[in-house]
Amino acid sequence: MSRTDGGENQAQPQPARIALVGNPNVGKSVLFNRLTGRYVVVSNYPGTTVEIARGQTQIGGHPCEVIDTPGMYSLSPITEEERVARALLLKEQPDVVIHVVDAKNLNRMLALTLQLLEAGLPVILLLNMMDEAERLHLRIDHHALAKRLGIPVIPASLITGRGVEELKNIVGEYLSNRADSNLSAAH
Ligand SMILES: Nc1nc2c(ncn2[C@@H]2O[C@H](COP(=O)(O)OP(=O)(O)O)[C@@H](O)[C@H]2O)c(=O)[nH]1
Ligand SMILES: [Mg+2]
Repeated sequence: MSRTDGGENQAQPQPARIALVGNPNVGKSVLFNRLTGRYVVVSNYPGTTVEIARGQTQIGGHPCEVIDTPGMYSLSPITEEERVARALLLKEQPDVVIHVVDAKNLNRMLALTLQLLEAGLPVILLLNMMDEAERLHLRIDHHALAKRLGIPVIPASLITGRGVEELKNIVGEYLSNRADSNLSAAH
């Protein structure tokens, strides 16, 4: 069913926008680099001194723009970084929001996951730093968490690349299903 890149499809669709969000120092930029590679543009968010990196990539055959947002603790902004992160999420309406958390401090970080869900954003929860969590013998039942939250939850250790393929598969599937339902809605 899927079309090859043979060129018969002339109109270039808008790339799907994928926003990486979460507290500072949880691994968002490591993930950004793993997803994007070479095609990256860094610019100030309009009217601010906050730098935003945007990179192009393909996930599951879908052209994507990945956005590395400034660190945020809450959707209610206090810092300029948080204001920019909030504006990015609510004005740009990304197609996928990847909430990156430090698995060692999951309890403190889930409040933001809930805020993102309440804002109606399509969230995937990435439990990063599993290497450190496991060294501390922390056990996290990510299947139960996924069920409770009703969203995909992926254990990861981004410095070694663990979890990245699973994340890409889930994002790719999500974008494909969405494209299918757009098609069926159009006919
Ligand atoms: N142990 C460990 N460290 C990580 C992992 N992912 C990222 N880091 C480290 O965490 C720090 C913050 O990462 P960074 O991507 O800059 O976080 P950001 O502020 O969310 O963009 C860096 O020193 C990374 O090398 C991981 O899975 N395990
Ligand atoms: Mg960063």
